[in-house]
Amino acid sequence: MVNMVLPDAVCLTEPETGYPVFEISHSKCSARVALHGAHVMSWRPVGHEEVLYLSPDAVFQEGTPIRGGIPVCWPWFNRHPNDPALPSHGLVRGRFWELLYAGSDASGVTLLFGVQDGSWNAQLRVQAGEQLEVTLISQNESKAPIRVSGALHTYLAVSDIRKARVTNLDDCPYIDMVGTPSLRTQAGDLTFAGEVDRIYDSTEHTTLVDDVSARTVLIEKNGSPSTVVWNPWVDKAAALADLPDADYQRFCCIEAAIANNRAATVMPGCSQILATRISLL
Ligand code: TA6
Repeated sequence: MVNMVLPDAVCLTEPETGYPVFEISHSKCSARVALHGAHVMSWRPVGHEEVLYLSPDAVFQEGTPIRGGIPVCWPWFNRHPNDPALPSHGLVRGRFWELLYAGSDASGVTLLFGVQDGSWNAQLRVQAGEQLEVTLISQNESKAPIRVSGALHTYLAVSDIRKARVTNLDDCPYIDMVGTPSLRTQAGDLTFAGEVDRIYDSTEHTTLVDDVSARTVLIEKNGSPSTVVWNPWVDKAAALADLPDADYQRFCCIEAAIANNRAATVMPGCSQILATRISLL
């Protein structure tokens, strides 16, 4: 599956036979990226704790998205707009991609992955160093315009979700997806005292403040009209086989997204970019 010379900072492992994972060890950070789904599973800047949450019950087999890290949800977000039989969050997070490039320099490691999905050609660039930058570039190779939505569905680790908050969403309109979808407006910082599943109309950066560990994570984005914030809380977590029941307390998803209500039309031969950059303040 991988027949490319890798830089010294990258080594290839297989947690399961036939399931390649790239282990990054660099002076700026360590990280792990699976070929399956071009899925960033871990990123730890040197001198800091792990920034991403990865479920200890994650399943490493073809066809099953990894629970945690940064799932690449594309070319649609959540349920397919027309065909409910299709998997939630698109097809490419459940497939092996191809490694197109691997390089390293003083600032970090760059991995480039590619996948073909029907009329779409997508590439994912992972730049891991003092910051983590993930960029999805998708090109419409058909002769007709195509609607696209999606998300870089980032699971950020927190010490205790009840003592975490998301800033820079004040006064922002959002769709509350818990129960019957409803339109609301954010008042102040977003805090967590129950299930949260919100699609904010925002192109702005956010921060995740973890008061227990005194850590602030900056989440910037590009090509993303929607910021999705999700925590399943008790009941939804208990219903997920690949997530320990109590682990809802240990993560918050803050996603650079193109939600279905903001789907983009990509003209033939044109491309769409969706990117997120994560850094510690
Ligand atoms: O991004 C939020 C969301 O769409 C939630 O509604 C929930 O379904 C979450 O994604 C996780 O979806 P998954 O298919 O990965 O279990």
